[in-house]
Amino acid sequence: MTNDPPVSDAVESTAADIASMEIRGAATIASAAADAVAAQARETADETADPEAFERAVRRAGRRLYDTRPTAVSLPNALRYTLGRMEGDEVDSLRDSVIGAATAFTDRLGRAQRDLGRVGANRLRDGDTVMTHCHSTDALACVEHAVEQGKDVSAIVKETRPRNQGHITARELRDMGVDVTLIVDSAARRYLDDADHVLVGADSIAADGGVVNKIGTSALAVNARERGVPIMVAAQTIKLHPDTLTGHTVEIEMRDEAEVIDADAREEIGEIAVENPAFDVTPPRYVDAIVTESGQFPPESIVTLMRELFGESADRPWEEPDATTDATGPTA
Ligand code: RI2
Repeated sequence: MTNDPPVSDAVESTAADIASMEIRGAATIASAAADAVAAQARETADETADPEAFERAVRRAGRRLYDTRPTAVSLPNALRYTLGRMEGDEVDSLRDSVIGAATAFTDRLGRAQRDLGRVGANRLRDGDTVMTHCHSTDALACVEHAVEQGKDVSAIVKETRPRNQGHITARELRDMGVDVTLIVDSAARRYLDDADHVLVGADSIAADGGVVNKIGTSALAVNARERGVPIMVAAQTIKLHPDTLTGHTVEIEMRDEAEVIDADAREEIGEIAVENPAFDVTPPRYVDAIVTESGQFPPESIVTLMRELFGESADRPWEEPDATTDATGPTA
């Protein structure tokens, strides 16, 4: 054990906000994590001239962020990008490399989302209606670009229990001038006949093309397939989960039961179990296209892109260099 100081306030507050979902959405989490790592680099460089202490502090910040939520791979991929580019023999050069990588990462995120939006918009025709689930900035980028192309797009927005992130989607679509109809989740099948596309985001994409996204996505996809409505997943390549290349599965986050039922109702009902998985996995056979900044892919071929971007395995630069922790967790 060392007497290393705690992580910086910026990292601690970002980690707390990610865990409480004040900061949420896979891309937004990734961007906040990169910024927090840069803040740690700045602060530590002011406090120490010891390169080893600097590297330890920045890795520790990475671990604190990594431990917040387990499912969206954009978070570890942000850490891979920023910590993986830490280089230099002195604190100043180490600091500059980390800050430079964090800036490059967040710039790439913005660009990737714009490019992805352009690809996704090409799938939408004038007069189309999309059905959405949860709130995804990648998915909304597709609609935004279609609207900019002059297409008239309408949306059926599922509220997305338990946290009702559909309300955020409804507001942002309204701001784009899109006609919005809000429905409860269980009304989805009834309204699928009015939809031309199901359009969702992703928290992680597995090597087999399975899409890990907000709980309820898989039921929506199965129903959409049965009704003949194509399912389009908007996911920048930071959503590709490199651990799945080597057989690991994606851990599904289980959240607090208080998001499902309030304490009074719980008390009144009596002794019951409450489960609150935040995500589920939609098998590739229910997905028509994964739209990325590098083009659109049938889910079965996403593995080729994944190998191109990550090689055969993924490193874990937030761990101490000699750590041997296994990447596996409870699975879906
Ligand atoms: P973008 C969200 O998870 C939703 O599941 C959404 O589809 C996904 O992140 C991707 O979001 P949560 O953080 O990166 O709300 O497309 O649990 O914004």
